[in-house]
Amino acid sequence: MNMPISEELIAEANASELAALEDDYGSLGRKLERRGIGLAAVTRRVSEFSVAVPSWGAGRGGTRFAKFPIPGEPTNIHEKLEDCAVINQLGRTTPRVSPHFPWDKVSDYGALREETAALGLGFDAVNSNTFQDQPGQRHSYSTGSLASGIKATRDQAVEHNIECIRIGEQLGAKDLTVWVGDGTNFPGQQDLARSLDRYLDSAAQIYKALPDDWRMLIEHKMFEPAFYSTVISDWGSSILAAQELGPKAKCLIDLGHHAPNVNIEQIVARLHRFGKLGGFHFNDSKYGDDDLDAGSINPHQLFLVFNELVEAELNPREGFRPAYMIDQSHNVTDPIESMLSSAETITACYAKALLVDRSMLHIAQEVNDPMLAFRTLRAAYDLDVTPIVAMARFQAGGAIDTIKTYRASHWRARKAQERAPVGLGAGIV
Ligand code: RM4
Ligand code: MN
Ligand code: MN
Repeated sequence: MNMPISEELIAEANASELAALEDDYGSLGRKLERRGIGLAAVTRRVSEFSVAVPSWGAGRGGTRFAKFPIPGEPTNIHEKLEDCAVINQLGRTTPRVSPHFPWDKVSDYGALREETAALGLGFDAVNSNTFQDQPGQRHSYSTGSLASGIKATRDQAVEHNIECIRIGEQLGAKDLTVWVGDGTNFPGQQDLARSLDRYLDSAAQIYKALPDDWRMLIEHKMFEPAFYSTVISDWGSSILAAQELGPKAKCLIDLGHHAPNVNIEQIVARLHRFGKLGGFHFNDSKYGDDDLDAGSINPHQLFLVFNELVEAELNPREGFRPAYMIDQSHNVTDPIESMLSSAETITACYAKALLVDRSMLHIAQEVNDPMLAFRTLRAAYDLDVTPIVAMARFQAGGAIDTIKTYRASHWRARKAQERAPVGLGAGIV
């Protein structure tokens, strides 16, 4: 293996943190013991948890107004993978990278797979991109893609998705995530029913090209880039499409893709009830698809989402194999630090959900005791589980304090010497 950060540096940093961690871990263990919970078993389950990182999240994002690159930022898939390896080496929760095409296009995918494995990483869901035009592209996506009124444009979008599946097969992926920006800015611009018909027809052609053990993850989003209507705008449109397409089609929830204050945890429960919960894009938001760091605005919502996911794990119905991924845009931080911090927050919310006294919760629900039910959830949410997450990471070879260790490695400054500078400009990546 070709680990990017020196093992000695991690060991040295851990040596100065270990006594405090053991103290905090022991004290949390005694507290949980009083509640009849064994700490080691929870730590083991936490260490089994993982979430993928997006290749595009390794670069500094931008807004519609500007992008402020940092020296040493990655500009190609090889450099992005290297940064993702740093995140996984220190954090030990993000062993897979989700690529986006054509952004991550290379000429030899077998070699890319080997290069990734040498960094201790694998590939997660492959993402197609029919929301932008690429240089030399035959038909513009300005009229939409899978739902465009122009057949040649739809065909091109279908073809691109099938190409993504073929690339994904070479990379060892098993899911294709499809998010389209198709929609309208004006009432009357398109027939709302017919545009969905066109989407379904195109999606069915992609579905047909899926290998037996693959899934197609349909990602809905309320608005943006279309501001009046979007073809797959909500979980209702998503599940209807998934049901029409067939068992390999599932729904993917991006936490930032809903109207403000929507009860996302209930959507999780609904989709799972019908065997259609396929995956997650974790991030946080205040106003729209802000792509802020997971749990930075509303950690309680993230906990409630994980509470439903743990219920789903215990009651798998028609199979439960959600693809978890971070989908964020890091506009003001070092993306490595944001993803380390986010992976830690996501794992902590999972740990808290594992610590809910579930039999008590179910009894409270049975006997209609809302206060007991609420306090049972709150008792888990109030726990500081950071020692569990840090111990799981340490036992797996990671850093106890990930960001401090990362800063001590001077990774970004070293990369600033080697990597080509990024050009200025606006845009999401
Ligand atoms: C979209 C959506 C997709 C992501 C693009 C970059 O809003 O979240 O998952 O691939 O952004
Ligand atoms: Mn997303
Ligand atoms: Mn988004």
